[in-house]
Amino acid sequence: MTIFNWINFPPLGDSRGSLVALEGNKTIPFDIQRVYYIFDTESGVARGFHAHKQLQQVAVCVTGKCRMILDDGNAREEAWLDSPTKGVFIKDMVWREMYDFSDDCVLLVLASEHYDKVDYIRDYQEFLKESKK
Ligand code: T46
Repeated sequence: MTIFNWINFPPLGDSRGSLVALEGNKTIPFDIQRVYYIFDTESGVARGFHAHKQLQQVAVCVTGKCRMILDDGNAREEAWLDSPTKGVFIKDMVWREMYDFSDDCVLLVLASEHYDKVDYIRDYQEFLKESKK
């Protein structure tokens, strides 16, 4: 079992440039309830360090790049998000850490639920305990 999956977004470009369309329950494997984006992250700053109990997300760097570590409690995998035509699909109960944001990085995230701070597990030991259940 893999910890995450890549989703390739078909580029709909023409001679004027490129365009990517993301549609809920089509390109994105869930109903999109929320969109947020992370930008202007200072050099050397790491983000994330949490898991979600019940949340699916697709993350894509629409410009620039960053590195994600994804951990399901058994193993860790690394993903470089460096293209506007591919995103990582992250299921629930996956610990994530984000590093090495480029100055121009804009990380766009599509989420299956509205924001709920109670859904976050921010303690790694608690995450490991929950992931074994
Ligand atoms: C995730 C990674 C990839 C809100 O009020 N609403 C929101 O929808 C979000 C996402 C955040 N916030 C508030 C909560 C904090 O006060 O924005 C602040 C920064 O959020 P956080 O520290 O959780 O940011 P990251 O970059 O560590 O994590 C975020 C998402 O929260 C998380 O779900 O998977 O990006």
